[in-house]
Amino acid sequence: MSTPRFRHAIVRKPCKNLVNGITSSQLGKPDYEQAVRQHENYLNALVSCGLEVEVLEADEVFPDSTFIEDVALLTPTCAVITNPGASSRKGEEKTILPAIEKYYTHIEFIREPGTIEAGDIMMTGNHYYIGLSERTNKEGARQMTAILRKHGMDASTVELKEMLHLKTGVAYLENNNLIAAGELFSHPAFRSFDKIKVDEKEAYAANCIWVNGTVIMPAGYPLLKERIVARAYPVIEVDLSEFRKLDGGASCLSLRF
Ligand code: CIR
Repeated sequence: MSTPRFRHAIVRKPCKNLVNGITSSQLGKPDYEQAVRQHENYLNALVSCGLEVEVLEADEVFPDSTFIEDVALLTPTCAVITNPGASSRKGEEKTILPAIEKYYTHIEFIREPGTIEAGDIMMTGNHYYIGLSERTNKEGARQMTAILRKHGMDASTVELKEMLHLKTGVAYLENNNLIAAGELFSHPAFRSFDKIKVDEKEAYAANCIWVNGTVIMPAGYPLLKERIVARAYPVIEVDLSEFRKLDGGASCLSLRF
């Protein structure tokens, strides 16, 4: 599998309406000011991994719009604008298009009745795993697979039972290393990877990102951190407590390409 090198990231500042974002957690409402500070630290972590980061202004229309990963899949050869499955996120995908057009000439779209959120898509070299979740349906996955194949890539689906998104529970760290939590640790789809187990009490931390050799992970999860460091990755920890309150993690907050 080829190892990508990312040059760019796009992030969107959290909006004040963030407090009305979707959540399944019992952790209370996020603090807006603290979320802004944590978002800045996250952005700095991306910069320190060598990325040029484009920062989009907050969008008060969509409470969850800081979780920008979900509205587009950016591959080396094409961009795909998704079609979010959550009703309060419908239309959010249109807001990303102008930013994407600056970087991509090949832009594809997922259309109704297909729904897909890119938090459900994990890139491993030329192959993309697509989680079938409450947000991503079979038709969305079918359309995405056809688009990826048209552009010389491939995909397969993974049925999710408990996770919000596929990348809630898995993170690919290149070199065949895969962080895996819960139902995905022993899932047959990931049999051939060298897995890094996430203990149940640290499940939130499974949502990490590999950026040009470094792993960016949420602060406060020492067992997983130790396991990642044991595989010789430099680690940057970022406090993401306010985003956790909305089920969002390290991957959700940026598009990396
Ligand atoms: C949502 O439920 O849509 C947001 N509150 C969290 C989205 C997290 N995104 C991701 O895992 N890719």
